[in-house]
Amino acid sequence: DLTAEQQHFDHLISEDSRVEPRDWMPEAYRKSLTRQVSQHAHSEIIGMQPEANWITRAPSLKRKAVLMAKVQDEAGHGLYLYSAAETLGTPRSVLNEQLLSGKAKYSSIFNYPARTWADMGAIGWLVDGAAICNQVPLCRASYGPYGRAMVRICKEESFHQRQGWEILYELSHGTEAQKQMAQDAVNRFYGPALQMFGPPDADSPNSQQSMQWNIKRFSNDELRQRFVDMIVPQAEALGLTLPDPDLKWNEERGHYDYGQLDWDEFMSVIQGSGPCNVQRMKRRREAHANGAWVREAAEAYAQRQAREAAE
Ligand code: FAQ
Repeated sequence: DLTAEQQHFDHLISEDSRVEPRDWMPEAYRKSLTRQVSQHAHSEIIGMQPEANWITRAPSLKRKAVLMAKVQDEAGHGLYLYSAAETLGTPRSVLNEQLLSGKAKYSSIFNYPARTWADMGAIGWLVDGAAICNQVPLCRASYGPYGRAMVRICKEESFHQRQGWEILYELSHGTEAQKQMAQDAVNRFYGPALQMFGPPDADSPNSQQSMQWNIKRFSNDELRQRFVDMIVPQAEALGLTLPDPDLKWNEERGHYDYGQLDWDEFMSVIQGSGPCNVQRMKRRREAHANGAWVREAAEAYAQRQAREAAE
């Protein structure tokens, strides 16, 4: 009966073990995970756009090959995550419809433009860096398929962060104009990267329950702090500065203090009014429509296979 099932679920969570697709789970757990995992998948797919925009303009063949591989990795992450989300019972076509209709969110960060080559460095270092900080604890998420997908994704994100770092390092040790370009990219991506961790804890409606269910292991602000502490020395090693006059070491807390982020801007971006929201969604709808023939062909093939197997 339901009570025994609920008890079994509660026991799994209290033991810090894993919930698998065939296990009974509360509807709210299923719903919240579907929300988070699918939005994560959408972020990976939309997140291909700012960097794909620079593949044709990468400054050398080698850089082009690396960037292309990185963008392909993001597509792969989207696929693992859609597969993990589907094990919760919602088909991928429905999840995709939620993205295309604007019902489902994707990460705020991908609504900012990639203006210069240095932005490829800032995205790799700051955006993939924030993604790693946020996602390493998700490798231990209570839902098995999500946690397992995250392990592989985090390994690839680490490489992505290094390639971004290397781009910025080269630029910041290049000509004055190149260093300026690197600094400008960091100035533009710093704030939005810190906002990837989500709203402050007091304004985060999902955090508490997600932490009780061992989906999230740390709060939004805890992970944001961890990220700030990590990038301050990295920025120094790059010879670049972070655009926050309030950033300073707090001996008592053993952490860096940092200034208020622009949460009005964040809200406007997640509500659809960021600099590139319209363009990103338009591009995604076009890509989906252009891929219709692939889905139809795959469907026809699957039907033929099923027919032949039945004969
Ligand atoms: N953007 O109650 P909370 C990548 C929404 S990394 C947009 O705190 P929660 C790699 C949130 O969904 C980026 N929306 O929510 C890459 C909720 O709305 P809802 C993707 C945001 O879930 C690199 C509402 O605000 N990473 O793609 C954002 O407990 C380079 C209230 O927030 C993940 O998705 C935001 N920044 O915590 C790819 C990681 N923040 O759903 C390409 C997995 C919050 O109720 C190139 N997700 N919202 O309508 C998570 O860890 C969590 O879902 C958080 C939000 C931390 C994002």
